Amino acid sequence: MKSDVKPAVCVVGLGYIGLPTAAIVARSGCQVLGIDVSSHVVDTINRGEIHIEEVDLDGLVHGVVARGLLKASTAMAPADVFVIAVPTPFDKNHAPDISYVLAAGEAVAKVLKAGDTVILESTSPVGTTEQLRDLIARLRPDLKCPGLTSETPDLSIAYCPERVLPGKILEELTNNDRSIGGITPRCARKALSFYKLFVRGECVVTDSRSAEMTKLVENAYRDVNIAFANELSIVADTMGLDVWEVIRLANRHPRVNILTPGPGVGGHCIAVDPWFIVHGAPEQTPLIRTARGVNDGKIHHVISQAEALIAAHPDKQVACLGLAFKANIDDFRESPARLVAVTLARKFGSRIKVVEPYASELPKEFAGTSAQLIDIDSALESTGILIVLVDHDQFKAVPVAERARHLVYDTRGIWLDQPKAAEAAPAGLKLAS
Ligand code: SAJ
Repeated sequence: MKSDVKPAVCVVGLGYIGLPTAAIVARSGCQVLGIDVSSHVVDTINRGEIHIEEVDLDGLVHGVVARGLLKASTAMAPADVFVIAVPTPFDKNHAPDISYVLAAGEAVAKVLKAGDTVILESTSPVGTTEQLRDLIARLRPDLKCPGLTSETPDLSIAYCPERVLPGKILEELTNNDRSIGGITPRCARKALSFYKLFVRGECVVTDSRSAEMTKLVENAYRDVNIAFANELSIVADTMGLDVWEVIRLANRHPRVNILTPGPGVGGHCIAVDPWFIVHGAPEQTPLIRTARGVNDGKIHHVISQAEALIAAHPDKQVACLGLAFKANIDDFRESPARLVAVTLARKFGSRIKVVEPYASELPKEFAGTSAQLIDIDSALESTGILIVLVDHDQFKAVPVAERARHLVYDTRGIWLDQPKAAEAAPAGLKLAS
């Protein structure tokens, strides 16, 4: 890849990371081919449209497709740089499944030529990039692979995790620092020259195993810290304390920064990636494993608190506010809020209403319950209990005057001005916390 010529780039996997990456690389002037196994995804992108929701992504994709810089296909083709951004789920025993990475590597191997760079971006257990290299070496004995030859290798292979926040993906893809881990330092330098084309943040080079671990550590760090906040909230419920007040005061210490309790941890990253570390070192990870348990346990704590409140007020209708896994997004997968709401709907039937500004209908698992999707105004008018599960801006904006007569169980701490109604709550339940 000559420094003055833009490389041809192939992005494998056009999901939440692959598609924005492909579009941003195309915007930098590279010719980009996006590969996906779904012909629906490929056709949608080739029309200049998108199949996922992300701020400003539709306009960007439309623009680069219209300018002929981004094309999608189900068929692999030669390129200079290959970026693999496919899912790495875990199985029922929390063991990481890298089969999509290896399948992508197999497809890439068929079209590789000397001088190419292969970069893995998928969150992966430590050692995956080396496994990918070994696979390519087996499939293409004609190409010298890094770390397996004493001569100058024909290929460069590196790991560079994404660390973007859903809802801010385009901004963070450009501005966040990146860790670039090469199988060898030369591989890292090759990958660095690619990221320099579109990343404004600092690109820090390292080895592939350190870069793999870095990604897992970032999300495990967050999970452990959220677990601390969630555990505090359960302790506070038991002691009859207001957890928000305790955290607010403790965070005035210059070296204390407690995160925000919630109904549990959702999404596809923070609740998943810590298991990759636990799986790699099961005997050495009691803290990381326990944090996962605390965060999953918080969902059940919230369910039992909500059930007690609803059961104690049989005359009142109930609104569950939010289904998304976090604020201001339309992603309901792996969402504690959705699990809480559907559990309450199954138990209390038509008393349960759901407000979710990002949904046009209730998810399938509500079928068979008599729960109804209503808007926030109807909820405020027609229900007596509000259970805050997501901190959407729409809910935060409800003034105290419009909810003062409601019993509120606020799992996110969005309405700290809510009048206390402790006398109405069952023992142990501190309303509005
Ligand atoms: N949450 C809390 N309390 C908090 C912060 C978050 O309960 O104080 C909950 C959220 O409500 C949500 C979950 O945690 O259910 C995760 O939300 P998030 O916004 O913290 O993170 P994600 O999953 O959207 O994105 C994370 C980010 N990782 C870190 O912040 C270390 C992002 O930078 C990663 O790129 C992304 O995972 C990923 O793809 O791995």
